[in-house]
Amino acid sequence: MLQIDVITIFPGLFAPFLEASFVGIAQKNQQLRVAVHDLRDWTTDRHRSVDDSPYGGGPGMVMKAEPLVAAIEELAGSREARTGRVVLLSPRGRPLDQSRLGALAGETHLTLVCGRYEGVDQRVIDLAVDEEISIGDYVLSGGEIPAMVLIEGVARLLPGVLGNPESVQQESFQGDLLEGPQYTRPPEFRGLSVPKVLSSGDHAAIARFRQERATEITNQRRPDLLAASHDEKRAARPEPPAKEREEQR
Ligand code: JBZ
Repeated sequence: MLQIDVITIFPGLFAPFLEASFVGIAQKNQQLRVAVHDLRDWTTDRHRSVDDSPYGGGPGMVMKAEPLVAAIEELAGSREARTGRVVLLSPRGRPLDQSRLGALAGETHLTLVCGRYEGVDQRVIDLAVDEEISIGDYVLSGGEIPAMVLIEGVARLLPGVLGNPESVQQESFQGDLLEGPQYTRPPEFRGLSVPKVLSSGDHAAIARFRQERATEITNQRRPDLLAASHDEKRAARPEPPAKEREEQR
């Protein structure tokens, strides 16, 4: 069972998301429990303030340390006593990728902190956050949607969540390639036909066709994925003896 606690000033954004999709299925199957918490529940002032102006001046507001650290410590414990991880969704974070999702899916407790405004007081990060994660290089106004992205990505990796676990395995086989084209009925649509090989019944030829098209489309659109997988494979291979290294050059 993976417990995920979310800290946000917009708890209402999560409701439809948590009921639908893999996340809803995972929660029904008791593999995942997501609890969303309103940061304002940890404020102590009359106005329930969660933000204030930045020291040193400048535009915008900064999330205050006291309510955030109180919320994190109540939900996840102090850093010393902590099980699981506290993740701040932040544009300064390490970019999320599939291997990070796999590692997070192996935890028993995640606390996700959704930033808002221009950012959070650095002391929250210094005192109470284990890691910062970003979902990509574009500008958003808060960490709520990034948190949902992370939850969705983790939920579908939990054992038994997917109706069809083969598709997860398939992904890890082809982890470094984009999918080639897919077709379903009818065999011809507006003059466009399904490639003949796909209904040939020749499984080896189908596998070859798919591999070729996947490699082609990856080369065109994401050559960085191919380069990364070559690097990984090189890193995973034992270093050849010096003599062979010479020969390879
Ligand atoms: C993220 C200040 O709160 C924010 C603002 C932007 C933002 C996040 C949190 S997380 N962008 C991303 O993952 O790219």
